[in-house]
Amino acid sequence: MKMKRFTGVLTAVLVSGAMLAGCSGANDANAPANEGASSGDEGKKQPTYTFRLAESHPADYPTTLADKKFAELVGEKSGGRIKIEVFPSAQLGEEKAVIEQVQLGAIEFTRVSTGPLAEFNKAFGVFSLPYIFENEEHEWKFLNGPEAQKMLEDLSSSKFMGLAYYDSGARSFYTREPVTSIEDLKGKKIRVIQNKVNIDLMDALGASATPMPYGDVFNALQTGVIDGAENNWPSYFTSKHYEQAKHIIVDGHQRVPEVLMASQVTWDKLSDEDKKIIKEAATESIAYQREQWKQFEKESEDKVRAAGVTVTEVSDLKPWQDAVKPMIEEYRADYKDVLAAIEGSK
Ligand code: GTR
Repeated sequence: MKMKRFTGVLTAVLVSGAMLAGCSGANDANAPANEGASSGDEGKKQPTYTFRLAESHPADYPTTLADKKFAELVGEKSGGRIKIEVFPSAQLGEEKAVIEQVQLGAIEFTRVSTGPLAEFNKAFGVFSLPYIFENEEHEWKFLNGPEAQKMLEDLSSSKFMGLAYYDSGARSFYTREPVTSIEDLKGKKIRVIQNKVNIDLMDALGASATPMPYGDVFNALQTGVIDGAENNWPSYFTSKHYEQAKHIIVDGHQRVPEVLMASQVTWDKLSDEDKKIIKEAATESIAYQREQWKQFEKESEDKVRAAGVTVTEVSDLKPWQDAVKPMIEEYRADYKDVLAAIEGSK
């Protein structure tokens, strides 16, 4: 079973390599803007497109369902002229590699975590700062506010067009050996999403940060290359990390939202009308994603508990918050305005 998974990952890598090679140069976004069939509009030729959207999660994960909803809405609103094909399960590559491809315009759309995005646009590192949101309501009040929306707009300086935030719950630590307090984390090798804030966070907690792609974490847990990792309930469940790291300590250290975005290269080639269609579809897909998220977050927690995982709830977050205070203060200079806006969204 484990071997099967490993072979699956290898196949996916080979297939994605082949697909990328096969598609280079044949990318619709690079084709003349009005190539393709025409559609109504007083006989004026309207361009048709087929775009790819890269998603690292499996087909039934809440973000993937939302990607598909977005694609469906774009299809409807454009009368079938704009087709977006969703490629789940990291078929087009691991997150960081996908972001690079999107930056170049080789992949047109993606849904990614703001964790890896922080390496491409520093402003997004703020979401990796620990314990800055009290709960979902606090996070979404900020995400729907002007500062977070401006951050999406400012992604254009990194060659992305930010379209929407999606929910990703809260992340907690899970380990091979029991960890029931902050002290137990000391000296443990914990896999994190690669970005500077995460490395400083592990330092602050006395653990050792081991950045690696998401798709490598299962094997690294299995072979003991790492002692643990951290994620939300849905990822802990669907990645099967809970089979190898059977102890979770629910400290909810980060709320790292997801972002749906397009390549700026693709975006610049679209008409104002098509930009509007895509933006509207993205905005409309948010409510659906959040609904799917809520359901699946609960379902995955229930399934993981039923599988016999040891769950330690953290009743007093104070020692954790105290441990990271100096690091947050260090980052305050970089994230002054945005941290003030987050604090003001409580
Ligand atoms: C998940 C997130 C993924 C990926 C993953 C990770 O919660 O949805 O996009 O960033 O975490 O830990 O790499």
